[in-house]
Amino acid sequence: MVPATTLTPAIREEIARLGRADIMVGIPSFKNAATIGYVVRAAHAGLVQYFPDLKPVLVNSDAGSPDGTQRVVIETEPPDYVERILLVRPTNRLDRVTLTYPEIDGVGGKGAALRTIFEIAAALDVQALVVVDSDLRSIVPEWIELLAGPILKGGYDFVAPLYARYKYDGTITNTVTYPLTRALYGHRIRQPIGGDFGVSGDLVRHYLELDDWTDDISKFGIDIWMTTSALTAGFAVCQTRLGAKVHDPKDPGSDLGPMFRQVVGTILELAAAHPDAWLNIRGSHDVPAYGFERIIDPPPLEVNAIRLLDEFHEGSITVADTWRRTLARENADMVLELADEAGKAAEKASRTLGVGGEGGSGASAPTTIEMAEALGSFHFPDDLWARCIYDLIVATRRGDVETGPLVAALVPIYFGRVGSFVIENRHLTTSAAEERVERQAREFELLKPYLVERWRALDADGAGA
Ligand SMILES: Nc1nc2c(ncn2[C@@H]2O[C@H](COP(=O)(O)OP(=O)(O)O)[C@@H](O)[C@H]2O)c(=O)[nH]1
Ligand SMILES: [Mg+2]
Repeated sequence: MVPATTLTPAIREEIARLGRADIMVGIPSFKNAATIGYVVRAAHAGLVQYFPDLKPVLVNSDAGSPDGTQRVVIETEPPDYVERILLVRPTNRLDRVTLTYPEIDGVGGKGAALRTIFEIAAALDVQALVVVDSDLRSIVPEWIELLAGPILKGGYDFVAPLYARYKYDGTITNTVTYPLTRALYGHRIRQPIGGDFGVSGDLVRHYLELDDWTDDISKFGIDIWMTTSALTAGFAVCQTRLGAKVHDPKDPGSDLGPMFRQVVGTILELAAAHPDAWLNIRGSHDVPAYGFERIIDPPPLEVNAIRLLDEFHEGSITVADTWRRTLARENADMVLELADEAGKAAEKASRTLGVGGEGGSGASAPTTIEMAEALGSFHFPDDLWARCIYDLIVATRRGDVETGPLVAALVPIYFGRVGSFVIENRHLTTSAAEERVERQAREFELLKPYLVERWRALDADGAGA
């Protein structure tokens, strides 16, 4: 569906007041009062510092946060050097706008926030739109140049971020969106859902013309939808080196379930809808990167690996039926066997470390590495994971299980896969763990014929019916 143009009268008035702009920074937010001020300062400085001849605008698209996020956006002062040194030319005065975005068919979320940002960018006829997250701690003014430069100077339409991330950060990216985007469409985009993007005016207009919007895209499906839609329509894509991504951290076991369902539901549906964009692609190629290389150690992140394996095992009790209906038989068998092993490993580790079933309260929680040691040799193979994802593309096309329950049933398997990654890589540096991510991506490419074969078998069934 094409979402109805839902701009409120207040937003329309704002657009009329602004008239037009050359470059826009859009910031979605939901209860980010503590961090958004920093992001606004960095973006403000970046706009006037790097693009002094362009008319800039900054738009915050907020969920109606009760914590004063919008007030912070308006009241935050730009860095003093902007006022004292850079603003010698009044043309650079920055228009800074904050608004509460309308929901789309009753659904709000990051995607709905960005939809409003796209509509404003199109209405103002900007050449480049930069979107950045409001919980960023590591953004600096240069990010604006790094994200908009390839569009304004290099003629690109879509700029994806490249960051140094700690080995356990970005697990949805590492296990699904990176290897799958690469194997399906052939572009090695390392961070397809990084959240910080540059988009050309042409691509913004293309986004607004697409008619495949869903509730998941109104939420966290938006990032993979932006990336995939740029690729399937043949827009020029590149990457840009931003350094470290430091933001509000999330533990994959406790915070990432809903996000996983929205992101993976979206990537599966897009794959099922665009076979012409991937059926004939073999292998993959590098995607050019802009910006100077960085050497940084991203900050570490703790993961409750016991809980991940517990949840995997739990899945074999609650959603095994869906596994059987959506995975190829031999894959479902192997997954069930692994879930059983995961349950035993988690139980044993909990006993060894003296933690209660629910992660233990009171006594200090064991560290990631202690848990990984205690879990021992549990291993979820790369090729089985790739086959599972491919089975689900085919199942999405068949449609006899809806995408919602299908991806919900994948969550425990993903937990098992991430648990295995943490266990195997516990002694590795982040750059050595990166090699494991690459190995898994190559496995996706290697097994692509498995997907194509199953997809074509379905074509044949359809023809015979
Ligand atoms: N407007 C709006 N923004 C949201 C919502 N949920 C998340 N965001 C914003 O989307 C960005 C990314 O969200 P975050 O929770 O940090 O996700 P992650 O960093 O991708 O794991 C942040 O700027 C959030 O403020 C929402 O419901 N509405
Ligand atoms: Mg974040």
